[in-house]
Amino acid sequence: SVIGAAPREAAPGAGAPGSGSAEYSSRNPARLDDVVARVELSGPEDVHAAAAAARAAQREWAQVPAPVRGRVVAELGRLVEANKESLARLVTREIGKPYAEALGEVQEIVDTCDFFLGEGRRLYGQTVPSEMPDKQLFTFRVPVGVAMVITAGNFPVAVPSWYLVPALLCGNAVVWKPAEYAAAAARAVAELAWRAGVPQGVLNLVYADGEATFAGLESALRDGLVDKVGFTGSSAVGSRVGELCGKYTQSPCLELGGKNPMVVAADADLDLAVEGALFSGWGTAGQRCTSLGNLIVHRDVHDEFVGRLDQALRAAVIGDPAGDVLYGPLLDQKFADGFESVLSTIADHHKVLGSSAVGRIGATAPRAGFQGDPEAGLFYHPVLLDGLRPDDHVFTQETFGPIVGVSTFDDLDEAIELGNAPGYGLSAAVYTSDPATAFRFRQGTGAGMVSVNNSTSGAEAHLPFGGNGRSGNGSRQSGIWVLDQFTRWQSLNWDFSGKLQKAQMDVATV
Ligand code: UN1
Repeated sequence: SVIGAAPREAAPGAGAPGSGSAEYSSRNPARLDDVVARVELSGPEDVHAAAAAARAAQREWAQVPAPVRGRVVAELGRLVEANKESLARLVTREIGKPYAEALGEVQEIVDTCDFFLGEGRRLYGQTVPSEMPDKQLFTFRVPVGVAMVITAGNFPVAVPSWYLVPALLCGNAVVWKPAEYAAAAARAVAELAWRAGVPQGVLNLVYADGEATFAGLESALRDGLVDKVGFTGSSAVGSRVGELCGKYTQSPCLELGGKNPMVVAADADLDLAVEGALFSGWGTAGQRCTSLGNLIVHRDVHDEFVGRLDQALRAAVIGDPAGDVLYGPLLDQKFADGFESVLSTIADHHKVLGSSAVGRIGATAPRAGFQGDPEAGLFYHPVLLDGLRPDDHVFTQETFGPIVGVSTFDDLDEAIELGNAPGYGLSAAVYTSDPATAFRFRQGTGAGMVSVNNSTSGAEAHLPFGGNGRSGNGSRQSGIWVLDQFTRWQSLNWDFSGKLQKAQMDVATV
C-alpha cells in the first residue's frame, strides 16, 4: 500500500540566486546522447525545508513499534527483489556498471533489508545493576532524530540503503541527497520505500548540487533540524562535512576514499592473486571506494606476477556494460575529467603495461575485442604502472579509475608500511599460503577491512564497513555496528526504595 507520498523533490524554481533552480540531465555514460533523467536542482532553502518536513514527521514514526518498522523494511526488500532486474538495468544504464555487478548491487539492498527486519525485534537495551538496593538501571537505544544522507553515485542503490534502512528502522526521518548523475536510480529506490510504507515526510528526496547542499545543511544544522549526517564520497568533501558538523558539535558518519593495498607474498597462489587484482583494480572501472589502489608484490614473484597480470589485462573485455565485460565507462564526465588528470601524472620512470594505449578508447588507439561503440561513451584503456615511487600521485592518491601501480617489497614489515603509507585505511588484502603472514598483515595494516586470499572489494553487507585515517572518522556502517550511528544511548535510573539514595554517597556495604 502507498502510505508515503509526495517527496520534497526538486521544488521547481525555488532556488536561491546563483545556486539551485538549475536543470540537470543524468546521462548514460556508455551512450552520452541517452538522457536517463532530467531533474530540477533544489536550492539551499529546499534542503532546509526537507529537513523541517523530516523533523515534523519523525516523532510519529518513532512511535511506530520497532517490529512494525522492521516489517516496512522487509516490504522494501521484497519490492526491491520483485523489481531486481529492472532496477539493475536502470543502474547499468545510468552509471555504466556492468549488469552482473548491478544485479549484485541490488541484491545488497535486499540483504540489508533482510538483516534489519530482524533488528526491528531486537534493538536491545540492557539492564544494569545499581550500587544501591531497590534501584535498577537500564539503557535504551533512542533514535537520533533527523538524518541527512548524502551519497555518491558509484553504488547508487546499495550504499544509500546502508544508511536509509537502519536509519528508518531505528525510528529516524531522513533527507536523502543522492548524486545528481544517479538521479533516476535514487528516485526508483525512494519510490519503492514509499510504496513499502515509509510515510510522507519520513523519507525526503532532494536533488541539489554540492554548494546548495552545504548551504542548506548549514542552515538546517543552525536551526537544529538535523541530528546526524551520513556522507559517502571523496575524502576532500568528507573533511568539509566533518568540519561543518563539528561546528554544530555533531559527529557525522563518514565513508570516504581508499588507497587499498593488495600484498602479494612470495608464497601466494599467483593465478588467484591475478584474478583478485583484475576484479578489484579494474572491475567497476576502479570506481569503488574499496577498489585496489596499490599492488605491493614480493620481489621474487614480481616479474612472473606482473607478466601474468599484463596478459590478463590485455585479454580483458571492455565495453557496453549491458554485456559480459570486465568494465564499462566511467560514471560521468566529471569522473572522466578526474581520470584524465590522473593519467597526466604518468611519468618517465613508470613502465606502462596493460594496454597498447593510454587514454580514452576511440579517441586514442582502438581496443582489441571492445564491445559496442567506443566513441559513444566514456571508455578508457586499462593501465598497469610498474616501478612506482612512494611520492608518485598514483601511489599516494585515490585514482578512481582503471589504473593501478605496482611496488616491490622484500619483507613483510616493508609491505605493511607501503600499504599504510598513503594514510587511507579502508580495505587491504594479502595473498599468501602462510597463516602467520596473513595474521601479521592483519595486525599491521591500518585498514578497517582486511581480506586474506580475496580482493579488496566486495565486502558482505552485514560486517562493519568503514575505514580509518583519510578513509573516514572511524564510524562503521552495516550490521549491528551501524545502530550506533542512528541511535543514541539513553540511561534510566529507577529508584523504588521510597527514599533519596545518593550515588557514590549511600553505597551499600557488605
Ligand atoms: C563503495 O564503493 O562506496 O565492498 C562501496 C564493496 C561493496 C561496496 C563498495 N560492497 O566493494
